[in-house]
Amino acid sequence: MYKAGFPKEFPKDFLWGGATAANQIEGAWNVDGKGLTTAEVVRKADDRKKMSMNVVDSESIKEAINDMTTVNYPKRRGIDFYHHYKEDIKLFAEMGFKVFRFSIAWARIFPKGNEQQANEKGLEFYDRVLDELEKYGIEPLITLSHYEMPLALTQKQNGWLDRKTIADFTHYTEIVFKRYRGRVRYWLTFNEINTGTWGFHETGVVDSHLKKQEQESVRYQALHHQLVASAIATKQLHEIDPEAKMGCMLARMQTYPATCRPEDVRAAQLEDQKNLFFTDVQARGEYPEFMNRYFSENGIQIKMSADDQQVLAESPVDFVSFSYYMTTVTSAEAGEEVNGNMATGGRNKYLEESDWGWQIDPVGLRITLNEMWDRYRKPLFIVENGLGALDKLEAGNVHDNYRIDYLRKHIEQMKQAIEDGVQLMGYTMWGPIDLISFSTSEMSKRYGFIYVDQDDDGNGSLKRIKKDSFYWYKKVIFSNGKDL
Ligand code: BGP
Repeated sequence: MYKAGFPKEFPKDFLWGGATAANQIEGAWNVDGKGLTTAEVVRKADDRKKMSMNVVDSESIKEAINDMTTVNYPKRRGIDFYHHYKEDIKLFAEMGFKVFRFSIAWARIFPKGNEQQANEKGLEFYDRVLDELEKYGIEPLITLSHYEMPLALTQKQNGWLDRKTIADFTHYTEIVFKRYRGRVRYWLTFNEINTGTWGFHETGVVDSHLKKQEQESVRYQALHHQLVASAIATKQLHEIDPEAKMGCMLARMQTYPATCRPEDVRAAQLEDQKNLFFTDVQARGEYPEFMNRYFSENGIQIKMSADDQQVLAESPVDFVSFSYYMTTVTSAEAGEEVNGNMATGGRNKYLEESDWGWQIDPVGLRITLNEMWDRYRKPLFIVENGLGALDKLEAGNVHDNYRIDYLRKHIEQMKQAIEDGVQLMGYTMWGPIDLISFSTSEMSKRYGFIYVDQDDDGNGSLKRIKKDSFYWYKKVIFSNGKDL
């Protein structure tokens, strides 16, 4: 007789923790030899609810280089993790973190992107961060490139559009894999690689002067170079540190059909395929046919070297990670109109949304986990999920029960997915400590369990204050997800 054996609980070694990125926390943008990064020339949005990330052109880069302040470019100051890392990691340890996701700023190690010699001071900073994590038994999860690269590579060779960047990147990865060998078990290559189809921030390619169709070609070409670099880095890691595991990282945004009309379902399927394409390449080692068709129907030509396909096939990733914030909706007629807002897409009347229009969908997380597990059969890792909100500090406290509610509902669905048979390695909620928002470059869109006293213009003591959610997440971790 069939005996149900499905797991009812989070595995004992489940990796609970939080996720950050160098350009959103570190600050110290011109300290200890670090070079300027692409993230540090993105001006903050004029309107809090607008995205600032697509307005980079050669003029704005020049302007940014001439403006050596941090007021208009908040990713230069972050939350000064560079000097507060001990205090911050101590707070993570107090919550019981098993894992901490952070990224290395490539320009700390190679200020101009392709020097022969690494910047020792940059490497030493991450040595110190790892020492601190080891002190508390917190596992590091490192992203090699999170929405940034040395600006010099944009200036010299238009970022990832030039094939040379593959060699520059894999020189950098070789150095850090050797340096941190035996100390870091989990790595990710590119954060939310698919968002390179949106513009500058992921690929460092200036293309704002191009027409839309040319832009699409250029972006997929740059992304092809990243996919190849990701496979080479995976191979390197396996050779340098056989115990370590490499993951890919996708901004997973499931698209629902607006109705059950087959044409709408098909339109949603195409959106999903375009989203999952990146993970298909990184986890299965080849370009899927549906994308080859999409490229040829849209006049997109990707230049590949003779052995690219073999390189991709040889080194698929070990695990599949993704961020999950929202789902979206489309229909056969929607086209550009509904999908015009690239991050939030079409409205779903059954869902509530955040102040920034991100549609909150905990059940969608269970659906996503099941589908991704079925598709890849590799361990999954949710490396971002969280709620951006305008928190209020009142008499030294932040009562953020809306955040607790958001996270609780998502964790409940993770548990359901585990019971469905999904292999889930861990969960790092986004922004355990308040940081600079990626899309608006402001401080006031906060995600953290820990409040940081800093406003949008950089005023404040930088004092760290525990929010109500701090005590809640601690309880969640200590009960291994039982006490929600
Ligand atoms: C993801 C990014 C993060 C991040 C988060 C929240 O897309 O990987 O870097 O910041 O989203 O986004 P935002 O800061 O725009 O609210």
